[in-house]
Amino acid sequence: MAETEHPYIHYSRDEYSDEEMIERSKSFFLWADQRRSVRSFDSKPVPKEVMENILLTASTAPSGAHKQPWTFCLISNNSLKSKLRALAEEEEKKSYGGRMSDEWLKDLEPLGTDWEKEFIDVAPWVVVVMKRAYEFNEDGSKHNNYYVSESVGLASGFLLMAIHNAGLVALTHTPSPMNFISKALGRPENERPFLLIPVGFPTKDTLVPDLSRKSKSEVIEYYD
Ligand code: IYR
Repeated sequence: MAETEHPYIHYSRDEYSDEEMIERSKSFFLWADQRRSVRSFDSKPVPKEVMENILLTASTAPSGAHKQPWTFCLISNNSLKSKLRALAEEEEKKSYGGRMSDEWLKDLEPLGTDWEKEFIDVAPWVVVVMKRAYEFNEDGSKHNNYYVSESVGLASGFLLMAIHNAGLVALTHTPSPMNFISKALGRPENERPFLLIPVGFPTKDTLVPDLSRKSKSEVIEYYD
């Protein structure tokens, strides 16, 4: 093995029998399959410690050269949430009002989305996932990060699963363009917004579109 800067330490996992693996993987799938994107949030508070644990879980994702090129902005401040909502709606009005193609708008019809983004100021927490393109060295020069979108995408997936595990719901919102977020949050120039994710409890009368997911044969190509 090549000499590395980091010492290696032993690592092992609990091993399961084939039957146990089948049972565990099946029940994990059935549990994951219950996750849905939700658009109507209750304002009921969620403890900050829960959110911190969820974000630490997201931060366990693998990343290029282990640079962990992400920052999670954890927002509960009401006036900031309202400001973000207003700015997002301004952009979305332009998007739904002509910036998105007819084909795109038609694809979104079954999801019932529109320019209104009430969830941004109703949900108790808004997480803005920032991707860090590079870091600053002490002398002010730049040090690159690697596979930044892949890494931050993985962390965001972990984040959504951790939210689901806590019994909470989320929406992966992608206002476009997102530059307004960097400005409103005063983020440094090495960071770009990646996703805006309201987190909280669903309202009691939450409805979700009656979607089905692709089957095994639609998503797996076998090379036995
Ligand atoms: N960014 C817009 C539009 C939107 C686009 C896709 I693709 C979606 O799956 C959902 C929404 C919005 O957040 O409304």
